[in-house]
Amino acid sequence: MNFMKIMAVVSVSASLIASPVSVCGASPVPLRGVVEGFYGSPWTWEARQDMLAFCASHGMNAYIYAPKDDAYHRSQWRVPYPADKLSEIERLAACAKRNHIRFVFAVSPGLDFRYAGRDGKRDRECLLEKLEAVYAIGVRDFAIFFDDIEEKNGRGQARLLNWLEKRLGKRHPDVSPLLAVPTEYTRQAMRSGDGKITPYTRSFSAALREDIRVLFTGEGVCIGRLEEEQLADANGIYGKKLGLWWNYPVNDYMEAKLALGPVENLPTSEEIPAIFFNPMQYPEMSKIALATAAEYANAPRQYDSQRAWERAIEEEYGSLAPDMKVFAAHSQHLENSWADMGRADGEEFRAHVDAFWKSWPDGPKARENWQILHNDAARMSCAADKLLEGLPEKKLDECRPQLMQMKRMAQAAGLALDLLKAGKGEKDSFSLAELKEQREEIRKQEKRAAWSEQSVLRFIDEVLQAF
Ligand code: LOG
Repeated sequence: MNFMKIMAVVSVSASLIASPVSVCGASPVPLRGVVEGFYGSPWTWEARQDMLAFCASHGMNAYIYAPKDDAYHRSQWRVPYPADKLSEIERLAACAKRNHIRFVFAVSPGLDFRYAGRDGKRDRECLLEKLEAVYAIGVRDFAIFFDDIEEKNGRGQARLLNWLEKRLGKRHPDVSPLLAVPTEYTRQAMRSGDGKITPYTRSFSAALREDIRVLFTGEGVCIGRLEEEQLADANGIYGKKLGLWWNYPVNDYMEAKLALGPVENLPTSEEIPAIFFNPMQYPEMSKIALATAAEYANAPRQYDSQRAWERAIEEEYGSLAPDMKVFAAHSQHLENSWADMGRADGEEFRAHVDAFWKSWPDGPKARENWQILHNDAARMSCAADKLLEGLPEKKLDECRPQLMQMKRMAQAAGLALDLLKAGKGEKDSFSLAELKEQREEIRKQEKRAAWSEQSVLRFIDEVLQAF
């Protein structure tokens, strides 16, 4: 049994008895797991069951059902789940129980919830009924989410949560305290420009019952670093310890790119009562990051992202692990105008490129550096072939376009290197035309498949610019 598995067994069984336990001198985050909270195609019931087993074997102990695009969860939250869906939820909850995973059922009613008057009463009762129907099939943990909505009725939301908590608690003493995500769910959103707590957060946090657990996503929605002081500040605003909803490896805002890196830059000193990782709509490809997430959540202070990442890939890919590492090392970083998540892609290759440009064309190590890059490109091409041929269908279905993009880029990088060697003077115009063509093909596929934008692709573009 490897280290992870031992840790998983220890902490799963321990988490049922008491929390938190000490593993290697560090306390696990008491509630730790996955929140299926992304936009886009929700996971299948089968994938969810598989994920629950995965969570259990990695020492996670919770899963939140909150797929944004399940209409019954959000846009049509008033409509009760039909019988067939309800029985799927029942099966899933039972599966969670077998795996010692807390199954949390969430509703996101905020798009059109009415808080006042008769309509308010109707909506409240309707929401309670929704939860009751799921209680009846064995679920004991509930969450209400108010993320990504226009209306900021902090007091109304808090009073609704308090009311639900009270009603559920009165009827069912076995229901756990509610989980909630406020409308201002980033630390940045909780304070206005002048540093003052916003009216929304002030009224929501002031009105909310003490025992209702609040989750937030850190500094921003997808800012991949949370400093201890920032967490402490958010806790201070609420006057209690907040839980985290961590947006990695979710890629619903950039679906062409797979998030195959480790989680990183999470707090290690401040205690966190709960942490949930939001995955990709691709369950298999989410497992690398989630395995590292489990390591972090089981022993935050011991966490070493690189080692966890290697272990995750070795465990999940066996003899294909070396090839998967080549692929995944270039597919970790998701960045746009508001997101900045995950480690930089292909840092080793980038370092080789930098050394190469410094020496090219006349430096003493020019040829040696050229050869290093050439080997890198050949290695990538070979890894792409092996993965395309050897990965099981279930995994391949989730990453084929990106693997093919890796193959294209590896070939283009090889061609670029050949061009450089031939030199400008005697440049082979046929090869240059071919490289341009390959670059165009990569561009055509970019909407579907992003890979190593700032490392391999950048190198190809740098070479093209040089000619
Ligand atoms: C959503 C989440 C989505 C994620 C990334 C939270 C609390 N809510 O901006 O459903 O998957 O960002 O796009 C979100 O993070 N809002």
